Amino acid sequence: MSTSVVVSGSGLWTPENCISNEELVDSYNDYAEHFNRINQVAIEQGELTAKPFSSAEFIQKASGIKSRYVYVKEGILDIQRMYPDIPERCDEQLSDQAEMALKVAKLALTAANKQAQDIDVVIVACAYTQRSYPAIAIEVQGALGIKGFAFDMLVACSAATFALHRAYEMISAGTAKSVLLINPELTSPQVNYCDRDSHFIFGDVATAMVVESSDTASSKHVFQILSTKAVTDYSNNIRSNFGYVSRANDADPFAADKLFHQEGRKVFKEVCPMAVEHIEEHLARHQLTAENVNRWWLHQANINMNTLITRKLLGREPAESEAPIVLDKYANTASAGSIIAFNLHHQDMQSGDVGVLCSFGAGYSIGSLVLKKI
Ligand code: CO8
Repeated sequence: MSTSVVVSGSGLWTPENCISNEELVDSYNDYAEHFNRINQVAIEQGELTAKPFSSAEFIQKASGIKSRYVYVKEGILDIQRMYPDIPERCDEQLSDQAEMALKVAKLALTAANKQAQDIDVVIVACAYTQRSYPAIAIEVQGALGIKGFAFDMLVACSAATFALHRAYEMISAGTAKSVLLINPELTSPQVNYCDRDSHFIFGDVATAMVVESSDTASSKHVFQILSTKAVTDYSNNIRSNFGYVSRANDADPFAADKLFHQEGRKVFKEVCPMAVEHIEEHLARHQLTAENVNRWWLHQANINMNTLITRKLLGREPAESEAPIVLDKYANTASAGSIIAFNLHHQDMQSGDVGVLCSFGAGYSIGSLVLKKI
């Protein structure tokens, strides 16, 4: 077979702590009751809006989420705090995201049958990095003793697929021989646990993949990347305004607009047709249609979005095994969702089987890869 670019291994690191919908809702509702009680006068005078109550049944029905993993649980359910209590580390210590990244990198390297010295590029791709510089990717590169170069890449929910796109191009161009992509998605510090509409959406996780040439791949489960496709289209419907200028703005880091916020309904309505069109066009490049696809590793934001997208593509309900859902346990893990789905659901695939890996989210951004099992 001629040389091609392949995914030769993947890894998934899951934090130990998990929070069920019931736990999250109990804490939020205690917080809301307390808020409404201490602000009763201001609420009655119309100066403040009463906090509405949340419900575990709503969350599961509207999103498919039953629970989520978090890097640090302390603080999140404490109604006097409502955000994780992550101790600050000094410059000499490994950063939190580098620690998550290293744990999952080792799993992906083992799956790809690779040593750190086989890698020459490290990309850390996720929704947020905990500092601007030095890049988390360079910290990970240093900790693994990798010679070459490394960089961080932020494209919200599409960071992982956009990084795979970059890795595919580098291997094709011969500017890298083996790329380690890592997605340490530490979302919980940016979740507004005081907001009923979004407090349930996100979880923390880390995923990783190794991309290399088929000439050097030696692992058991190798997937050829037939091609990649990316698109962005500016939208204000998903935002997080905290940034390095916030201090100069004298901005309150706890203000709702500094944390994740969205117009969820609009996102749902606008992104689903975009994703369907994007995937159809991508498959058409290879004279393929949705019926030729054996596995859909889709972005994991909302089960109803995934069902709608695959139903539109296939013209029928997808079987659970065709389009696996992981957000019941993991919730929305930003760019890692589709990679978790790949990680947990690829080993049963047969040579020649085709899969689509696709993310969609803030930006808006959509990234996809058509993969073929070798
Ligand atoms: N409990 C009870 N009721 C609720 C709750 C709750 N927790 N939340 C809302 N409701 C109520 C609403 O107030 C509303 O009441 P009413 O009809 O009286 O006004 C009713 O339930 C219905 O509300 P919605 O219309 O908002 O409900 P939806 O069915 O649309 O479901 C979702 C809400 C689940 C948010 C849904 O709209 C959705 O999933 N949309 C897609 C969003 C999406 O995919 N966003 C992507 C964001 S992720 C991303 O891009 C990455 C960003 C980077 C990571 C950030 C990390 C922090």
